[in-house]
Amino acid sequence: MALLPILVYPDPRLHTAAKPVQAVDARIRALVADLLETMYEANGIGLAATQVDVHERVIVIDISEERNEPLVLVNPEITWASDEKQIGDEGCLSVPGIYDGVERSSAIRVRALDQQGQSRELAAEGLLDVCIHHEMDHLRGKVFVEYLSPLKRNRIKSKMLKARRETERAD
Ligand code: K1U
Ligand code: ZN
Repeated sequence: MALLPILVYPDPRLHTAAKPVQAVDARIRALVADLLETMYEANGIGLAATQVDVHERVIVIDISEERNEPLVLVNPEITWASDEKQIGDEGCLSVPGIYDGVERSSAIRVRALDQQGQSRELAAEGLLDVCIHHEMDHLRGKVFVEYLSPLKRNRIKSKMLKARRETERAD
């Protein structure tokens, strides 16, 4: 297992669309193990392969209090989304320190392969629904700040670039 570096917004690689996984083999299982280790170490509740510069449709999630209920979704597809919407606060390990509300469908059904390559369907609402939407956006190259106003987004971009310059100067 390995800790992987997480891309930070506005890195252009975050806007790459991920390709479907052809087979859930040892390479994908190793990627899943690395994503889980990286997500837990960063105290995140989700992580998409895109965020570690791997452009394949793999996401991991764990919204449990005890951090012991990993959910692995390979090639996830939303098969149903409610008309009802919710606005939930979102954060992102690729946009550290920024939290804002985003409107999403309040309930979804998702079909995906698990770590063994078995097809599964699950229903999600609340935080799990928000997290799945957020991670699936990463797989199509979309970062949650793109739902915010251009003014907010530009402020966030400037803040991230300033933080990067300061880190580079300190190194
Ligand atoms: O995709 C990511 O960068 C992970 C992200 C997932 C996420 C959190 C909250 C709403 C939607 C998606 C995070 O884990 S951010 C850090 C975090 O642990 C957190 C932030 C807000 C609420 C709950 C958890
Ligand atoms: Zn994110």
